[in-house]
Amino acid sequence: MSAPGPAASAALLAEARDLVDAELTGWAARLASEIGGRHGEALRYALLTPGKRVRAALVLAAFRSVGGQSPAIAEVAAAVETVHAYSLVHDDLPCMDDDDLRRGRPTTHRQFDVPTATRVGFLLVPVAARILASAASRLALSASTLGRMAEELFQGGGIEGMVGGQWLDLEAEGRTLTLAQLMEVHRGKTGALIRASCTVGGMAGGAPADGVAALTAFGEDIGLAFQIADDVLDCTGTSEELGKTAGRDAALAKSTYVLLLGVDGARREAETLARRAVERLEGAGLPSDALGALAGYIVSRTS
Ligand code: GRG
Repeated sequence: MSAPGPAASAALLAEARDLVDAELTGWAARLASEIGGRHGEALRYALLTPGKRVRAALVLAAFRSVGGQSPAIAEVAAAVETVHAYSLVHDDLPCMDDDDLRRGRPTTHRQFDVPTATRVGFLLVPVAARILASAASRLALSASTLGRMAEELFQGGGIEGMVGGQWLDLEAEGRTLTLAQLMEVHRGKTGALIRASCTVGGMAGGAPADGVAALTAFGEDIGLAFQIADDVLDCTGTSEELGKTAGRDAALAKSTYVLLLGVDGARREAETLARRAVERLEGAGLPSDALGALAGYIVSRTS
């Protein structure tokens, strides 16, 4: 497969942003009217602050890689981005990474207050389930496909994935982890939701079991690569470029790939994983220019 360039990933991310933001805007308006007041506003804020929408783009690309065509896939992508939005709101809280800046704006608890942000974070989890159920109905998916997608998304977002990884990450502050321990943290904290994005996209597209497995393996590698690139950016980027406070890992005395391998070593590791991800996909007979472009973007991004 010829390496698809940055223009391809930029176009896909822009498309994903447009499609998923339209879905989330509709949901935010509906939820704001259901919940009302300050919590409704905070929920809208958390959902609609401008993210890169990488996970949404992965859902779209995975869906299309197995022949999916319906535009309703954007609502599956919105469900994944809603789980991600919850994680960012809670990650920034004083009891976790305690940050003031996210996506170039004040974090939700800075814009509103800690109790509001805490409640809104929790509210977003069942909202993600509702969005996924609505998407499944629009895509005319069977109950069993919806069940498998929900299991992937919420297991990836749970103790065996994102929550578990974050838990280990918090416990590890101030300690130096081995590379194997750090990989376990990264695969859970960040990798699991990225892997689930690829898996649910494939399931929604009706991929057979081996196609889903190939997309899951791709997602596993690029999920880890994403967090390694994040470690590099945290110490090489500025807060303005990143839209979040740079240098936070060092301030919180976190173990990172940069600490263990240096900037160049960490970059090489991320690139190796991204290459392996694409090769595995091709090896499984599922080449996808779009997924290849996103793998390249994930390890070369500047924010
Ligand atoms: C109860 C222990 C416990 C945990 C709760 C808060 C939480 C669950 C998990 C945090 C997971 C987290 C925020 C991991 C970091 C992932 C990451 C690198 C986020 C940044 O992703 P981008 O760059 O962000 O895609 P945008 O803003 O572009 O969407």
